[in-house]
Amino acid sequence: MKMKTFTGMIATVLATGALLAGCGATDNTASGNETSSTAGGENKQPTYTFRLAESHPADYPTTLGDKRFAELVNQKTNGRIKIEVFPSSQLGEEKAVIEQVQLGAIEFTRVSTGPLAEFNKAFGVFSLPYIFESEEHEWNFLNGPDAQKLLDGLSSSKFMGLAYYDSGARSFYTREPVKSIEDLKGMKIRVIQNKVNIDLMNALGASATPMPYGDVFNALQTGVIDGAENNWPSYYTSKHYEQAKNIIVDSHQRVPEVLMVSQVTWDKLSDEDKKAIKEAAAESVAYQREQWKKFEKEAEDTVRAAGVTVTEVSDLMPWQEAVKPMIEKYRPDYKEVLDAIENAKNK
Ligand code: GTR
Repeated sequence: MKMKTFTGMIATVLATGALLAGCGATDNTASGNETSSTAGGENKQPTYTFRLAESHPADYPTTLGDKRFAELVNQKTNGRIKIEVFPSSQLGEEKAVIEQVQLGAIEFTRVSTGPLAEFNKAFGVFSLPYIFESEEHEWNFLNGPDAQKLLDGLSSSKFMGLAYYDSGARSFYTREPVKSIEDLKGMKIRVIQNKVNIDLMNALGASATPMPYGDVFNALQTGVIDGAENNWPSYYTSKHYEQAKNIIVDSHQRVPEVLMVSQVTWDKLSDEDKKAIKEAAAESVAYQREQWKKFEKEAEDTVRAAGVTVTEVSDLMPWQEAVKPMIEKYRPDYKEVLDAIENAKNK
């Protein structure tokens, strides 16, 4: 299936649609379609229609979180702010979307902290392997002040970070069976493009092949790469499991997602609207996490039933030992946040 071509076509159609809309009577500004309603001489607040870019399908847990967020914003602003969610990479692949959000051409997005690290180095910490020992540990940290500081720091990259969403743990999957860390040696593994991921693959003796998510299916099919890595829901919905039928559950990373808005858009909003958006984002998290839990299990069950070979890792020690030097290499850069992550273990 030429998924990439199909997505590309949708993106072109939508981009054309947006251009045409821009030619109409509405004021299609960079921060959304703003209509100031001053009817009857009253000084009414403006209404907006914004776009939110999402790379996953319409029923994926992050998309459900985005939609809940959009509904809550709409409710809290009495229908004045409408956020339209565009799933399935309709507005472009993740990195291109982040660039557009930086410019204010797309207002909102949900992205992984993996690609975000190329735009804001502090987020590279989440690509370090085995820094969280469980989901609970990860969320103790994400719900705390140091994770909030990271979101606030996004303003230096022209974004406003609104909330974290769950993305479980990532593991390797390959065309040929991988039963131990040794089997990964020399394999070409697709990674999300960022510096930490490349060092991680080197530490494991594999070779990192960065490429957009939407290209991975074809690359697996044609043998351009030997494998990739992701969480259960993405392994399933991307159909990578049809090409890479072996998964080794080493859970090397927990890379959360981020819901964010362009600083260009943010700066145009009233304090009241900013408050409504922040509250809506915070309130959507519990729902997203609930959906995640459900779908993570469903995805795992479905790929197992489809005949995928699952190798559980009973002893993570060799994996953790292999990556220790690379973590130490990054420790000076991420010292403060790594200490905060360590402290979140016992909360
Ligand atoms: C998923 C993540 C996506 C994307 C993808 C990838 O888990 O939700 O945003 O980053 O991984 O591997 O590119």
